[in-house]
Amino acid sequence: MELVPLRRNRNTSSRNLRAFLPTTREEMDARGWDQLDVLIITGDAYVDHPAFGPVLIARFLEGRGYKVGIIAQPDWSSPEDLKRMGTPRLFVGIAGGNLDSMLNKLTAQKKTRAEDQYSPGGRANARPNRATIVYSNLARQAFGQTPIVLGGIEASLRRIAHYDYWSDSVRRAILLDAKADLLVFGMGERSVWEIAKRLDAGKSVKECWDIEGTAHVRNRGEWETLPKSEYVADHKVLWLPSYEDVVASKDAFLEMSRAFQYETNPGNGRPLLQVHGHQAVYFNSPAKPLDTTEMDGLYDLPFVRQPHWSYNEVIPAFETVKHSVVTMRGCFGGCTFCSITEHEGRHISSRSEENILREVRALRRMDDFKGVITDVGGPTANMYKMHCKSEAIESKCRLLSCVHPGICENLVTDHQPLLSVLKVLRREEGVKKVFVASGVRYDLATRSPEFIDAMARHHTGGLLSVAPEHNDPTVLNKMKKPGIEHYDAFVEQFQCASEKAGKDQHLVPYFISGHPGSTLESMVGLAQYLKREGLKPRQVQDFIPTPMSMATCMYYTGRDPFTREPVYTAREMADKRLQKSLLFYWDPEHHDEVREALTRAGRADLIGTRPDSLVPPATGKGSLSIHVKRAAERRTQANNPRAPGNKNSPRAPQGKPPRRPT
Ligand code: B12
Ligand code: SF4
Repeated sequence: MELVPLRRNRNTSSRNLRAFLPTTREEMDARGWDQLDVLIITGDAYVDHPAFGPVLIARFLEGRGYKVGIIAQPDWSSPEDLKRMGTPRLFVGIAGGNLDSMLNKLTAQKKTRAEDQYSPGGRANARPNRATIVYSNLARQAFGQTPIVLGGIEASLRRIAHYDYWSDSVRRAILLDAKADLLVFGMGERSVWEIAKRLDAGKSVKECWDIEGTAHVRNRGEWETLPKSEYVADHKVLWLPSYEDVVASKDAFLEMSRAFQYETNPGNGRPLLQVHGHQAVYFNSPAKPLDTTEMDGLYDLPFVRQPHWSYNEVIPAFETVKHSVVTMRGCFGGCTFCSITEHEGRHISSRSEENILREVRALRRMDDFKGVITDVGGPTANMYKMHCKSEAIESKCRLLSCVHPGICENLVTDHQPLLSVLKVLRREEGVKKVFVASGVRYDLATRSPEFIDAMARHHTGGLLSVAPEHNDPTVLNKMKKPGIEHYDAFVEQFQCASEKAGKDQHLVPYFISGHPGSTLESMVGLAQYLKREGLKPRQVQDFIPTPMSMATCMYYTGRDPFTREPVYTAREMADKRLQKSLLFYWDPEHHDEVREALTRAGRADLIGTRPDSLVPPATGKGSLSIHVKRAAERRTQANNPRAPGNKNSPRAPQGKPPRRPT
């Protein structure tokens, strides 16, 4: 089928004042708008693409007839920049961006990241720390009593009192510091539409207090008499331990995390209340997930699929997703270091095959699309259309994971719907290659040899990213990840399938160091495993305790919230660094650190030249500190995308970038 180009080359296109949502008065005028209904403020650059959550919400509201404008990465030195399109009629929506703003700024070692992938030119200073709070307070100054609604990952995952790694403290529920009226948590469409409808009908913020998927603050006299829930089955309000209690006691923090995680499933998550001094934050039950028709409706919205025309520089996060398609949202994995299940919910909402194909046809109209779809996936590549065998069972089930400690017998793990989508996309005219770059859940994949065959034959660009994360059963158990034997089985099946397809292909496994439960000894075990398997990981993750994840609770309290048992966690930066160094046993730049790690772990026997040694003995040339310093300098250089000659530069030509699966 012949398709006409969607728009001219970005570099040569003139300013299109109507295609994007307005960001200035001039663009409002071009649409003939005097006043916005809703203003969305975001910490990311404005990329009109469904992978950018705040933009998705903006387009969604526009699709329901509201006049929506966007202010991306405003100047936060004063409220002036926020006023550029005037006061919106209904509310101001605020999001820190697609990532938590602190996570976006700082690494696991609390060093400033060289790059903010969501900013033009990858610039690292385009948003303030704790962007949601800063923007919200500015919006209050700029717009007085106009309702302020928080949303996005930063607000969602800081909604209750939470441990903040970057300040090493327990912070209050974000609504209190942001002084906003409402907070939308999880996937926002249903809740934000209901808010818009009610405010539009002249109702007050207080009349929005019962909307599912939202939270609000209650003052003295508004919460004390709420009935406390005592049984799992009743639908009264579950009172979490108060902010004061969780600050004073790690035991109380653990009980809060434990109680909270069972309440995140739409369908049976109960309303929650957390007292902070004389105020309390009230959380309604989670909103119901979108069904396939509703998901399709989102991706049919008129996204330009480009950064706003005012940008002259590349926005790295857009480059990653511009030729990819999302098939679903939600995750039933429940890995403890990742908060996607808490944020998006355990239920999988999938798009229809036809709708995915329609988006691919829109991709075909892009000037720079050369027939390669870089990813067909979502939080996990192969959970598309998977579901609990019965809605009735699912609505009662309170577990966070359907796949840990083993795959639940009620889970339907059929890969056929995904195989069918992939086949249809492969056959589409103008499509030469369809890659799957999102993380493959290998314990599910091994149930479908046909899926592994298709992956090996058609959907892997020589390297397939998978995330076993560790090999030690104790650590994997703390992560709620499947045992390494599942990964090994997948490797074997994938290699056989690749051979059958006549392809020389490899897996790129990702590992995490410094996770709760991980000791120097278990990291030595992992390094030995890697050496035995001939693996030399390049991209590794030093565990970051992000807000509200269960692993963060382990990191902070030193106990497992599921069993209440003590868990060791490396907390000192130096210990975290040594754990990470073991993953680089193969790299001479790290050998001094690896030798130190082995010595500390009592495994100096692994320093030597035997086949099973992990590193050679020190040569005696130069002092250890100089070596370590030089290695650190080289690493800094390698991490700096703008460093001359750095192959990681977003502008440098690259093969298919293996993205770390989430
Ligand atoms: C694709 C992706 C990337 C791509 C970026 C492409 C892109 N444009 O997003 C790349 C590869 C660049 C990337 C990088 C990183 N990523 Co990433 N990424 C994702 C992923 C898989 C999908 C993002 C997406 O499409 N979300 C879909 C949108 C629709 O969801 P949403 O943003 O939550 O929006 C909804 C709600 O929040 C709400 N909402 C949003 N805004 C607003 C506004 C208002 C007013 C309201 C009311 C509601 C609302 O409604 C929206 C629709 O329902 C997510 C996981 C996920 N599934 O979300 C991880 C994720 C966002 N990434 C994550 C991480 C950790 C990273 C890295 C730091 C990884 C690393 N260690 O290097 C880096 C960032 C480095 C940097 N700063 O430079 C974490 C963030 C955790 C956190 N607490 O913030 C996530 C959640 C994955 C995880 N495992 O936990 N990532
Ligand atoms: S019963 Fe099993 S498959 Fe169904 S929701 Fe619960 S854990 Fe998931």
